[in-house]
Amino acid sequence: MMRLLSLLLLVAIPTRCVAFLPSTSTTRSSRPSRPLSVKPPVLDDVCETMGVTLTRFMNEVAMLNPELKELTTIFGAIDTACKAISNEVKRSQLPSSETLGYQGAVNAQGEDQKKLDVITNDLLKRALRFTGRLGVLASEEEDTPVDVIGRSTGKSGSLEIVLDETTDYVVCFDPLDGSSNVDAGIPTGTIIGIFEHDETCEIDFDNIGEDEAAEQEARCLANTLQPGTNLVAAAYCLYSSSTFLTLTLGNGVYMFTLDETIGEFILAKPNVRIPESSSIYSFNEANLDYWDEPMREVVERWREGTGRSGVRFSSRYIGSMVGDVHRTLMYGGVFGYPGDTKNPNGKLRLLYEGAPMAFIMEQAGGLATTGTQRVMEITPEVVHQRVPVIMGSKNDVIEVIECYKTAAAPFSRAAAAA
Ligand code: FBP
Repeated sequence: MMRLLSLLLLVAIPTRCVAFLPSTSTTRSSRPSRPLSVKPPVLDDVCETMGVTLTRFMNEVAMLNPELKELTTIFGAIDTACKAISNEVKRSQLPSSETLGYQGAVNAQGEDQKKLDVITNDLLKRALRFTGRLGVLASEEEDTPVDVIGRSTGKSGSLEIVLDETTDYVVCFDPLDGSSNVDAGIPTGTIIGIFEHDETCEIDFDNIGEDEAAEQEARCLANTLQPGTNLVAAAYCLYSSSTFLTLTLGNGVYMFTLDETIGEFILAKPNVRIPESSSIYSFNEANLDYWDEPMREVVERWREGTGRSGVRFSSRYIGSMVGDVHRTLMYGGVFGYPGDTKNPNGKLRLLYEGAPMAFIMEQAGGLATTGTQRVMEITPEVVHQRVPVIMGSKNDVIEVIECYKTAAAPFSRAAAAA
């Protein structure tokens, strides 16, 4: 037993992890599953002064889709946390602030944690925790081997288990994406993916031994390992000239802008659609020589104007995924972090970067691929798994996919890495 737990946790979540497990009485199976298609709010009778706030938007979603009532509570926490993070990021540039620079610790990926990585992670974690609507949460900044606190073992350690009456959801997030840029005031963001709990986690602490409890906890944690096609919602918040919150519930993409005078996210763009073709690509071209051959070929054609559209593409790259994806949604284009011979799976994490952004991109009419596979269809094996990502305007991403398909030799990532 303990061997299974240590294997799952050492691989899956190397450092601190927090899991909120559903109680025995109201596990998911007793709840109506989410509607096949979410009815979007009608939003008539809009107040000219204030517009449609995120709160009103979510209330209307809950009225039209009662089974999503608890999801709207989670968005209430996301609303508050993103406003607080926006404030933290802005204030961090003030001379009096001490929130810039490194924390002096590393996360699961061996990356030096920024102070703001830790601050924003705690902020979001607490905001979500107190909704009482959570099953499990996983974060880029959580990475300790699991030890149980609370009822099951009484040992102090790094896993908190909190029973909750109406837990429904698994939330995976990157609290401050692009944090390597934050000290320079470059746009950063928060990325969030929300899944339903796809398994009843009925841990009968009182009647089972410690090992079995640990094994069941491990299985509950594995709840985070779901493919993007299981996402019920995804969102990103961009901290830039303004603060933008963009979300999908599986029926279109909605963009809100923070009106700081009233402290509310206001609906700015309902039903966002990405242009089907474009002339912008967005990659870290310093890696171009190591890229998969098909990827290199397409970008070289775009540079020369010899691609399918015959248009010469321009290049834009912020180095913060949220910023680059936001611009791509607005103007069209192709953003990505392809696999290469150094990192066959690229750099971006599937669970809390690739999949949520792919869901938003697809809901806006774009596509998201690894080159050979739809990003949304990949089931993660470990929490911090990386995935090659190429997403954006449909016609341009199709050009990439077809280039992989017709590559001289059948393209295999393993072969390329060998
Ligand atoms: P984190 O900052 O959350 O680790 O995200 C990774 C990231 O910064 C993405 O936002 C961005 O797209 C990419 O890495 C940039 O990588 P590189 O500096 O190698 O181009």
